[in-house]
Amino acid sequence: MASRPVHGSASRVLEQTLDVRFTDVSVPGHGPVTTRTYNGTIPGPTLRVRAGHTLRLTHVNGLPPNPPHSGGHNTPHRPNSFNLHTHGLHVSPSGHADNVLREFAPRTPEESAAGAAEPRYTSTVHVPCDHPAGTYWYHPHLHGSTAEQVVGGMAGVIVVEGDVDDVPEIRAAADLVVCINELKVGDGHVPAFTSGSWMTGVPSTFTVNGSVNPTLRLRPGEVQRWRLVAATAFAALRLTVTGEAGDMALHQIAQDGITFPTPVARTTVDLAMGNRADVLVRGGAPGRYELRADGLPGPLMTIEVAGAPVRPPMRLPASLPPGRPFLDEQDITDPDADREVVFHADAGVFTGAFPNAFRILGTHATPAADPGGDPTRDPAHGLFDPACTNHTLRLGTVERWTVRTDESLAAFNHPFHLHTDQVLLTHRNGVRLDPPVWHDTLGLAGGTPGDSVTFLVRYEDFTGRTIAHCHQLHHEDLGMMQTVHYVAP
Ligand SMILES: [Cu+2]
Repeated sequence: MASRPVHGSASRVLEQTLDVRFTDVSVPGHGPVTTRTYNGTIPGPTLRVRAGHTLRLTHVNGLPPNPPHSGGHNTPHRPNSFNLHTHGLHVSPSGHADNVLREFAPRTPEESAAGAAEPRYTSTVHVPCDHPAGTYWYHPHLHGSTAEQVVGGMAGVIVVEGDVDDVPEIRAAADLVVCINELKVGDGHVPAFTSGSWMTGVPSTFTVNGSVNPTLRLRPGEVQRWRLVAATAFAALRLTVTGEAGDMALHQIAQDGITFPTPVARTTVDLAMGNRADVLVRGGAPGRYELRADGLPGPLMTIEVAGAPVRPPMRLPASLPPGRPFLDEQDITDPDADREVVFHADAGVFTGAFPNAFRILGTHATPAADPGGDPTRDPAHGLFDPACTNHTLRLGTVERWTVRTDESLAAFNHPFHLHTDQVLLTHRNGVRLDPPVWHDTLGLAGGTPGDSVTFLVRYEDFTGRTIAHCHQLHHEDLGMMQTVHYVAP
């Protein structure tokens, strides 16, 4: 299963098999878990590519046949089918690339009984020659089964290597993936997603690179680069590194794969579900430190600053090769075409195991089944409809979107994720960010209705149908998702 870079051609091909089946995994610090994995590990293998390379993935579906499903398509279903999403990569959403509308189905009951071969599927993802170098990730994204699979540990990291790695101070630093998975395991397995209270019924187990609270060593004066990945479905993480000697500074060099112009020293880094942050850390006073997230009882990771000091201390870079040029409001193609998206959940609307309606409203809402009816009693209104194109996005245009949350409940945290194109966050709650920050996922915590994020986006390079959705993944499975269609100019 080793990665195999193929040399000698103008564009290299990274071939990797991702074998998915139920596996017995020992999670250090937690215990044995039987869950769906990529290649038997949590997280899955880290994929390293460069701009201009091609990822060729073979997906083996060794899961059992899907159980029968009688609910609608906006309730959990197909738990043993999956597909591939390369979260944050600016690649084609069509064909056999980053196409989350595909389904990699398991054997049918008949095929399984007859001993038919396990189905194989192929993804071919061309990483453009000018793709920003940074930290991305992959996970399954089939509507109806995304949450159950991701909380079982199906997630892995994609590293695009490139210019930022050649900054001397960064090249000298150890390059460490810090992949934070949020598992929902009780009695050694992931409970089937059979009710709306599924999420609250099982406490989250957080792992870093597959272990609960692993220990990392750092020498005084040593600089390390941590690729922090929130491979989470439910929890937004406000991260700090604290110790007896105080907080450790996190020198952020990238957000969601896009390198900053200069490092930004922070004591907290916020990662909504799906976000990444690349940070440089430098060992200070010897002692124990902990990577912690607000609200979590235990540390995510322990850092021991120990050993012979590095003298002189390793340096931090003063400037960086920016991952993308900024956009500004003057680039907007049609100021009258602003889009507004509103996350709006209605509790107790439906009978049955999933009573809440997780809607996306706003200027391009899903049409109501009954335009004159009570929207809170209209099952279609604002729920994912694969036949409806909510947003037609013309390549080459620059638009402004504002995404707002209506939620007074803190549990209804709705990070917004647009597939295929990076978005430039310019305002939070109407207040301009200076400088703006590129993202692919924008956190919007619940509990403060009216909170908003405003971003600029240029639709570039790739046509096709894909999605925008809430990255609290059980909301997405329950319908908090829209279809976007990138079309030629
Ligand atoms: Cu949500």
